[in-house]
Amino acid sequence: MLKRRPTVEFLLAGRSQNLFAVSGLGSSTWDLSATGDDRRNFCFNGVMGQAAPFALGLAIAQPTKQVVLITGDGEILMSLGILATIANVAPKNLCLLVLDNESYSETGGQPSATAGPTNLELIAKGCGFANTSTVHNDSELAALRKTLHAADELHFSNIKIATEELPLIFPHSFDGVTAINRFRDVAIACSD
Ligand SMILES: Cc1ncc(C[n+]2csc(CCOP(=O)(O)OP(=O)(O)O)c2C)c(N)n1
Ligand SMILES: [Mg+2]
Repeated sequence: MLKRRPTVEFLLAGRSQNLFAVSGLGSSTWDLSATGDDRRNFCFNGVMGQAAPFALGLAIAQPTKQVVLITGDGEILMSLGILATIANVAPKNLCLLVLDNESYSETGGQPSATAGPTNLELIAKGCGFANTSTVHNDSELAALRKTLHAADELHFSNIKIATEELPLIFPHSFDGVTAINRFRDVAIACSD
């Protein structure tokens, strides 16, 4: 089974200057932070269900940039309605990646709905996403990396990952104002 940190590292390796990353609270934020501090990353902390709306807003506001969301199954399940909104807006510069360990690992590993019959890729399809995938292994992950870096279509991918206990790697700041100002500065500075 895929491991979350090497998966995120592999997907972002060689990222273009134009690729901005948003992570969902907890584990996904530790994973993104583990790839190194980067001002093009916005890492959510504590707030659950808001990472995808933020990524959509960023993609709309900065259409010349590519935006990747890296979040968890629990975090996306908290605000599933956003998938319908995103599919309707359909920004080509947005890629949604869910690290699906079928649990709320950050709070003790309680099983999420995806441990049962819930299939996030099918939900995304039902919401209207034309391009979706579920990733289980290295070859599917390599194909997803190509899609992400091609950056020419809205994509949703559910990446099945192992449950692991890993050291927490903190982002630059837990202060929301500090974090958003730092991110906004670079997002605007890089505007074409
Ligand atoms: C509204 C709200 N409910 C509950 C929490 C507590 N909480 C923090 S992280 C988390 C689990 C997130 O699960 P998931 O997105 O699947 O991440 P992972 O399994 O990768 O840790 C929960 C329930 C919260 N921060 N906000
Ligand atoms: Mg999870």
